[in-house]
Amino acid sequence: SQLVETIKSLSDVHPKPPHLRFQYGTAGFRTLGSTLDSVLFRVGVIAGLRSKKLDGRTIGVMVTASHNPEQDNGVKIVDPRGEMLESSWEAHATALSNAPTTDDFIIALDALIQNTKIDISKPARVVYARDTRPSGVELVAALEDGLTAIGAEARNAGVTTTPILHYLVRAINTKGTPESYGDDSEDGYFQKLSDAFKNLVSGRPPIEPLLIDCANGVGALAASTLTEYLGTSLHLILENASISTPGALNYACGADYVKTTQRLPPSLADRLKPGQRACSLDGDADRLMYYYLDERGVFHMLDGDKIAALVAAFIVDLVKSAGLEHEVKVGVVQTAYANGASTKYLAGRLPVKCVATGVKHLHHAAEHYNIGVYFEANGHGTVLFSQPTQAKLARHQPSTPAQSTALKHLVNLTQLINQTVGDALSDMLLVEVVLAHKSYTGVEWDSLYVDLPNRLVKVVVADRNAFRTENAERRLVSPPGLQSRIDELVRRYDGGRSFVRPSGTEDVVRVYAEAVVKSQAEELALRVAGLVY
Ligand code: NG1
Ligand code: ZN
Repeated sequence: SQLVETIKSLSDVHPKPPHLRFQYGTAGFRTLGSTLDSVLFRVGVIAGLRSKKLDGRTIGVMVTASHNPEQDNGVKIVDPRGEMLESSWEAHATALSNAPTTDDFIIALDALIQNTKIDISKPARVVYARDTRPSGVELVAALEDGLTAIGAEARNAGVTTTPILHYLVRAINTKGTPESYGDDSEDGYFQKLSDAFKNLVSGRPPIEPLLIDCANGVGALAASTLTEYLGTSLHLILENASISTPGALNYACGADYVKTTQRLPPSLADRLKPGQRACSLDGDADRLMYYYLDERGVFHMLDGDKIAALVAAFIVDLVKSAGLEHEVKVGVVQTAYANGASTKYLAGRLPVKCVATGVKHLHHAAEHYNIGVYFEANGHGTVLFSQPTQAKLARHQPSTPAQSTALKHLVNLTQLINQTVGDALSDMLLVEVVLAHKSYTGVEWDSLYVDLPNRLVKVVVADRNAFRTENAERRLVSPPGLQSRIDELVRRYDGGRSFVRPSGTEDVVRVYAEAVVKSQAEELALRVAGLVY
């Protein structure tokens, strides 16, 4: 047919590199940007088919490699509610990306269409965006060829953050419905967040200026626009905003640098005053880390776990003040990487669940609560308010002025928070709201609990697929015998905890260890790594 001929001729322009194998992992396809041309073309076709499968609802495509080095790139597909691609389609994407030739690709496409019963005559609609990586320009051109090939109605959202793309997908698909998520434009996004923020801090003392490390990435553009919308309600001082300096992206800065080195980005050393708050975004602005220097200049990190603790406690208090504690249950979702002290703090206050690494697992578990707070220790997270809970908040009749105020705050939080995915800028405004309401500086926030010393190491192994886990990745079931040797080691350390799992984004095995004393956490991590090796 005409369609097959069009796909064939365009596919020939984007041949698959013969010796590479691609995989749609927890964050989509992610590898060296220079190898991804065929993948982007094929993702364009797949996104179009996904939209046809869902009756022409708009699908999102984001071109980014997040916190990874500048030469890397990646792509992921966003489902109509702004959520991660359904997992059965991850496998389809992997299979199609690895078809060796154009003919194989056509055969695989045909199989997908038959097996998943796609009505090819349906419309296809796709919205796409990229981060600031130089390789993004050509990769987007390949994606556009794929969208043309499948005949999709395509909307280019330009250079923007991952969470803004997720917002757009949801806003487009809910337009004109009772569940409308906001105007389907960047303007709609910034207006929604800044209006809610202003409502939440109105009548409170001015907030101290906040330093924001933009990782020399796309977050710099979004943060700069956000400052215009915020006006005098919050003064952001943008740092590491050099988006066109080659090699600068995520280099010695950004949320991942801060989390993995547990250090201040060197570029902020003479910018941050003792006691002043600062935060770091990652390369696509979906992760957030806070920190401050104390009077002695010692660095204190406020990671995703600290954000979860701050936010969850605040929301629990508001629900109580609104008189809704019997009707609205708040819960928290974490992964095994959550600091043990944070789990202890949270579990004393509300239900806490541990799930496997990967945003989709956290997101799905959080959907089971009326209000579900989820954060990865690395700073990726958000809060989900179930539809019935949002309806309840809208119709609840408060019986006192205090209840009325708390209720208004909760409703504004539903607008401030990007409920599609972790969003560094939305989360940053959320943290600022809680700090303002509690009159907390970084010091008080930090003292909610004291982090257990911990260490994360990567181990390169011959075959990471030999490592299989159970119990939310906290225990190994293979290689045989390894878990009991880990257990035996852990027992010798005061407050010891350690686990091993294969990474979903890199060809390594990760080893995490915690103990009461820093040197012991380090030693335990290295000794467990020694067992894995
Ligand atoms: P892997 O590579 O599977 O450990 C990493 C992060 C995840 C998540 C994904 C997606 C750690 C230890 N792991 O996964 O939390 O953010 O990347 O970006 O931080
Ligand atoms: Zn990211």
